[in-house]
This record gives sequence, structure tokens and C-alpha cells, in this order.
Amino acid sequence: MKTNLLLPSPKLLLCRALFASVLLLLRDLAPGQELLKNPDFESPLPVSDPTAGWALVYADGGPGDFAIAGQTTEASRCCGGRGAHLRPNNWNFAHAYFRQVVTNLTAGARYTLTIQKMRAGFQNYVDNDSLRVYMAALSGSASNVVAGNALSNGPYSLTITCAATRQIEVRLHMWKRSMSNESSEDMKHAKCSAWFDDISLTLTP
Ligand SMILES: [Ca+2]
Repeated sequence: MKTNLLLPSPKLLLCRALFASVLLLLRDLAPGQELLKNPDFESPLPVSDPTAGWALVYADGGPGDFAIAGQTTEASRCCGGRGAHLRPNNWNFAHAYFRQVVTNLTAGARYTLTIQKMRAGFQNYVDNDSLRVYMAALSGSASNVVAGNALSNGPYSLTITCAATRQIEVRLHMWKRSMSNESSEDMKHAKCSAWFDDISLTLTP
């Protein structure tokens, strides 16, 4: 029987295709794979589509109530670069957050969210609850939250189980609450920054 040794058989081609598919599947399920877009905040933000990067939501107040709502060098964790930064421009209530929605996850699987820098501007306001800086993960009806302070960058972590929606939403909040006795010499609101940098969402090993 004559055999052409130079051409792979259809069976061999099928095996190769299957092997490549398995490799791709393993890559998608790999515990270490980063699932967030722009996790180091070095690409421009905010963006309009929360599945494409970090979008911005004003929960209390609007653009006119914020001196900073975007990317700054001040928010960077270290060594140059950028981070995400929220800071109000007045003494009144102000609440905004960055959000990103990660899709096509595995329902029922557990995911770990870790941020290397989540820092508030002034510890006294964290202590008296005038300033809340926190990170949340939401999936279906489940949520988990961890709060930061002005004493340490972190890191901070939380875990969440992915719902049947196969989506996890990540939110990074600055919520300035009641504040009194401000003066031009002591603009308390200016100390109410929230800084975020180097975040990661991965499948929990
Ligand atoms: Ca950065």
C-alpha cells in the first residue's frame, strides 16, 4: 500500500485541533489569569462601556461636585505611572465610584479580587465616618465589600462566587458624608481623596 508520509492524516489533524482547544480552555480557566481590563489604571479612564474598562458612576452629586474623577499620578501606587482618583470639591455629600463588569465567567466558581493600593486621604474622617473608601464585588444577588483607610495602601482582598449571570461587577467607591465647620483655611473636603491602583480579579485556585 502506498502511503504519503509528508501529509498528516485527517485523524492526526483532528487530534491536533482537539489538543489546541483543550489548551485554550485551560488558559481560560487558569487560576492566575487576569480577568479585569486596565488593572493597573495606566490606560485612559473613565470609559463609557463598563465591560471595556473603568466606567464612572455618580451616586450622589454630579461632575460639578468633584475636583478629580479620573486618572492621576497622585493615585499611583509607586514608581511613576497612574492610578484612579476621586476627590470632591465641596463640603456637601458626594459619592462616586468606578465600575467594571467582567463577563463570560464560570457560574458557581469562586473568584478573588485583590487591590494593592486602596487609600483614603485623611484618617480622622475615616474614623468619624465622614469618609468611606471601599471596594465591592457584586454577582447576581451576592456581594462582598472591603474598606480601606489612610494608614496603609493595603493590599486588600475579598472573594465572591459567580452567579448564574456569569458576570462579576467590581466597584471602587469614594463616599464623603456629612462634614461641618469648614473654612477657607481648613477645606476638609480637599482631604477626602480616594486612591486606587493595581487591582486583580482571578479564579480562586
Ligand atoms: Ca498604576
